[in-house]
Amino acid sequence: MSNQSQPASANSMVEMVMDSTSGLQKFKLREPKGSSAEIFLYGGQVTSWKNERGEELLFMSSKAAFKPPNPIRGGIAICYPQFSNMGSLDKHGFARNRVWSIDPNPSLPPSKDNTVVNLLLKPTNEDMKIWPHSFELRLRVTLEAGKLQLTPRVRNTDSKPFTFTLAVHTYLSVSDISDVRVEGLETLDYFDNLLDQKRFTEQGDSLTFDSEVDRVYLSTPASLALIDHEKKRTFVIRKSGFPDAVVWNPWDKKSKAMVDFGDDEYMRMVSIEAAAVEKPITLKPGEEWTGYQELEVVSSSYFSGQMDPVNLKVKS
Ligand code: TA6
Repeated sequence: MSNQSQPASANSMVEMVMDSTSGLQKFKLREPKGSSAEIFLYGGQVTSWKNERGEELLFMSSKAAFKPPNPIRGGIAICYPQFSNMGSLDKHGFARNRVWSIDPNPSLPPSKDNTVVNLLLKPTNEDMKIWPHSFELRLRVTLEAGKLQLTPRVRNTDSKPFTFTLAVHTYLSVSDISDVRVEGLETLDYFDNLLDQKRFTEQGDSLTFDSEVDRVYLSTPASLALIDHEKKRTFVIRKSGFPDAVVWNPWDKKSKAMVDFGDDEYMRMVSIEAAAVEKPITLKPGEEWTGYQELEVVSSSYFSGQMDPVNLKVKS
């Protein structure tokens, strides 16, 4: 076993265990202040992120099937080599329903507190039949007090260029969907997946929810904020390498149509995803692309007014 299953320092821990319910292997991470995360090798999927009080910050459906080949409904999934139905592959690609391995050669500088997991996905011969490109998809997950960072990287190990789209499909837990708002999307253009992917411009001061939302916002800022009034909690979503941001809530009708999602669960989640969708990424042989998504949870009272999501300062 790699050193990823050893205690990382006196008070932090990274260990690999078998999930008792599904029988699948997962990593458990804990950092010195007491927050924790879980990552399954199946899908390279983050399934839990808890604060130091043990409160879950990600949404996981009570009906999620932890049964290959079904994707896991909730947490954070990597959609690769395509987001949505844009090519001939299954929706959101196949990375989310493959078993990843521990990356023996992460080749990134070590994280300062070592509460890190490095995963790797390479295509099998079967994968090459449906998407004939050789690649290495790496995912580093780092846990710090109040923060969860994901660094996906794609390397072209083929002899010809290839093109992909990728999204970090993140289900955030909220107290009540009717009582949250997203800041940072004002005046931006978006493709509306509910209206044949037509292009619109966001008109509101912030995005609130009173019906189904399924949008790809374009050229988004490096930081967005999801403000949960009831919980007095703000998620700050920071990203780089991802020009777009997907925002999704299925609302009541679609919730009922999804077998692995509870009828009322839409009230307690919103999906905000760092994404590279509008302009697919092309890599020549030997080239590597790196993306980054950081989630930070802060008390909303910290931002006692309207936040400037780009600079994360309170507007005067
Ligand atoms: O990220 C939004 C989205 O692409 C929506 O269109 C919605 O259907 C969602 O993903 C879930 O997709 P899934 O394939 O996991 O059911």
